[in-house]
Amino acid sequence: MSPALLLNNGHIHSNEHRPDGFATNAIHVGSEPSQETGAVMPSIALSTTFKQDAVGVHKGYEYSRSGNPNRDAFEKAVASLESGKYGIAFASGSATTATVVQSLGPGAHVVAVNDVYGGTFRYLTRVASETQGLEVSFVDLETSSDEAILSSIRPNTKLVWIESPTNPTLRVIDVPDIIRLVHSHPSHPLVLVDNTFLSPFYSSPLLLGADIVMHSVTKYINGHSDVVMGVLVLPQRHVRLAERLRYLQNASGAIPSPFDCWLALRGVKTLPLRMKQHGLNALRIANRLLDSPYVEEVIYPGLIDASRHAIALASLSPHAAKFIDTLPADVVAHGVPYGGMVSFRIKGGEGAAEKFLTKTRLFTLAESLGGVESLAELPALMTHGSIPKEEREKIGITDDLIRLSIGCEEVEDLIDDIDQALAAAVAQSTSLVDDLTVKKAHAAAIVHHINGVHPLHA
Ligand code: P1T
Repeated sequence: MSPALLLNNGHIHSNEHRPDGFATNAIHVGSEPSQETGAVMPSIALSTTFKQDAVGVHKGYEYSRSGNPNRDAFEKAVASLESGKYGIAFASGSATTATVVQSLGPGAHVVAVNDVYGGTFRYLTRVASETQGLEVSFVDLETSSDEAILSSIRPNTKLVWIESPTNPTLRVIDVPDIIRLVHSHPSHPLVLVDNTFLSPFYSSPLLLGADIVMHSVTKYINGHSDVVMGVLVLPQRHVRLAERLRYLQNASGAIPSPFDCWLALRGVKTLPLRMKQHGLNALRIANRLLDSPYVEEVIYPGLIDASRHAIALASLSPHAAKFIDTLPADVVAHGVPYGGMVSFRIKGGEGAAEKFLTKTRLFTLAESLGGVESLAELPALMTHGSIPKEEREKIGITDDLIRLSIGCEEVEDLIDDIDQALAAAVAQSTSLVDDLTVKKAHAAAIVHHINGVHPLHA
């Protein structure tokens, strides 16, 4: 926490101390006890308007769309967790995306990772392309050569949009490498990292040189599946851009309510605790899925044998690396916690996938992620249904791909739930296939008997 603070005992906190750690900031920044009442937790400022002592003389607030104490507190808290200076909150992650894209002006070009969140894909290709003539190139930022990435940048390229790990195939982008490359280009595009999947706990893109970080707060930051909201964080050097985005926040008015900001700030306080548990549970489950006879492929970059493990390890935030250092050897024998998202391909195709999703007891079949409760979904038909099938399949979003948002329940209960649902889904669809084979064989025998011709030769 860098600014001087009024302490609980009334003393002023000097700046001359070791910087507070991530969990301390999560609990304290934006939540200073009220100087007026002593309330330890901020009250909710529902008033839409604020008294002025004379025209233009006020306590920092005029009208709640332009500024609100709960929104300020939340923005301050997230900015500190992302090691940034400016936090700017919006009514949803999607409103956040829309505002960033609006800020680019007409005729801009954006390079985006080729498996962005389906809603981001939709906004870039179907909304901004119409309303502001936006051009977009989707590039495989994981495997493309430096030359290919550089050649995708045009004179009007204003922004490079990264999601890492990507949603839902969990491909890990080498963020510092892309930043180095993009910043070396004469067009000087900005680099934005959508850090929703890892949260500020596992990844700190601004420390790696990113220009903007965005979050769907709806996910891990709020953490309880009861708020839809988004946020941007920018470093000190981007004061002008931050002013522009704050201007658009007010002018477009897609702002979160004071109550949502209050709830999300409460969520922030437990972010480190939750993220540790999400990560530990996800690592155990990913290892369990690896051993399952009903699973074709497991995708979790924390797994030691995952192709993206080395990049994942190198990209960890300092606080996540510190957490991992404290874990016992048996916990990290087969990997490290790396967020709470696990994707896998089930044997038996779409039929088995759909069956699995209706057989779980604790995993709820639902879109979204990042809450304390576990969720499961079928990206091809749900979150990524807005991407044309051909495009989806090219980037690995096949009909047998299941995405799990691993919650904070007892991991043994989650494992039992997955085991029984897999057995029911795959064994059942296998026995259906067996049934069908038997029936076909019967039918064939009958045809053979009647016609005297073997059906295979007919
Ligand atoms: O839902 P909203 O708060 O508007 O956030 C959009 C968004 C932005 N970025 C990423 C990486 C996201 O995953 C999302 C929303 N995602 C889901 C709803 C989902 O189930 O994947």
